[in-house]
Amino acid sequence: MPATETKSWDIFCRVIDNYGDIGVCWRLARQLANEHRQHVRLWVDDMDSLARIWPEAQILEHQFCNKVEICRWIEPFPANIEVAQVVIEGFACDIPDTYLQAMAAQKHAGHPPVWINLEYLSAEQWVEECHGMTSIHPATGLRKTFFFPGFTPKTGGLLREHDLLARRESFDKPMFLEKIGVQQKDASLLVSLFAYENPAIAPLLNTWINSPTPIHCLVPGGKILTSINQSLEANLDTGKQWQQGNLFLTVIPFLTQVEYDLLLWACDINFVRGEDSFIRAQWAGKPFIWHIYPQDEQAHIVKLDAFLDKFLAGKNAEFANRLRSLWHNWNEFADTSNDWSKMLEYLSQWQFAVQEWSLDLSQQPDLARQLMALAVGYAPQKSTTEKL
Ligand code: TRH
Repeated sequence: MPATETKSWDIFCRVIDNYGDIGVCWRLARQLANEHRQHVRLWVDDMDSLARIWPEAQILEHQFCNKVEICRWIEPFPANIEVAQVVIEGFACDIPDTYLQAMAAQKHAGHPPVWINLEYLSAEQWVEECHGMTSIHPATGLRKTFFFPGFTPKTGGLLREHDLLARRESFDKPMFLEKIGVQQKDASLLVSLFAYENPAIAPLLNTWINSPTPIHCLVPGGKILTSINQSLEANLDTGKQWQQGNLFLTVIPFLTQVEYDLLLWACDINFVRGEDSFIRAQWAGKPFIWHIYPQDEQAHIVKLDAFLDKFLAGKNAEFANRLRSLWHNWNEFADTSNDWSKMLEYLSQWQFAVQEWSLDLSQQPDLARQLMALAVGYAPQKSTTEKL
């Protein structure tokens, strides 16, 4: 696609909970606007969650931030909004009816927008089948394409800025830690901890207190801090430090999305969750433990295993079994003490595995680039009945 081709994009984001929905949409919006020079308008129904990961964003109806136009998505949706050339529906959020009617009018006028549903990430096999499928909207005749992020060339890929790995290589860790007010304890293993509430933190903290290697744990305020406070019978908050045995714990401020990447680069092991921090941990190239977003009927455990199957393919069986056990136990709120200790014995193998994984993934076209190709009709599509 010629670098000069600029299109208008509307990205719709409904925040279900936490920061992942806006985290993904905001990252995409920034990349399209800054790297691909597209005109991007982001519609979000919860400005507070955006302001949490990007404090420069104000609680306003309308603003420009980091080259993105941001509008608060209110109901009823204004009727006089001009339809963009590319419309992204974040995570099947159902765009407003008035906007849909305006899209239909564009179609009647002979230039329908490219309409894309950006789906949640999964490593499951069926994603390859469904990525790029289209369906015709019954009432308007508009065509919608289902775009699935993923880990293989037959999927939509992952969000990754073009210079991400180069920036990571020239990262100044001491300067960053100083900026966020962290003084790393000598010879300690630096661990970042971002997770949902988890009672399994109690035995893990105990393991760290008795660890032969000093552990310096950095916790951004949030759900897991509640579990930590319960377990320690403490009332730790941003800026507070706590020490016992070989565990040194610092509660750090919630960072901007850009700084959070740097935190992942700075740490030796990262606990991450949801979707966006999980992806960024992979680009950090450091060992990570995923607290997957819980779903009904244990659907998330299937997704957890689908990722592990890919990540651990061809790895030494003992290493693979231990890492799988650590991830499962963490997600099933069970004691991870033994798994943790064992994985520290495998630390260099673990580090190598993640480095190799992130390098392999970086050979695939990134998600924004693939969306760009779809927007100009360069990417193949599959109808719901026909598969390419
Ligand atoms: O916050 P999450 O749990 O988000 C979600 C939502 O719950 C969503 O409904 C669900 O569908 C999805 O998970 C799977 O986790 P996630 O995706 O990792 O998003 C966190 C975002 O917060 C990510 O963009 C990084 C950002 N962040 C910061 O900007 N600063 C910080 O200090 C931290 C810890 C995170």
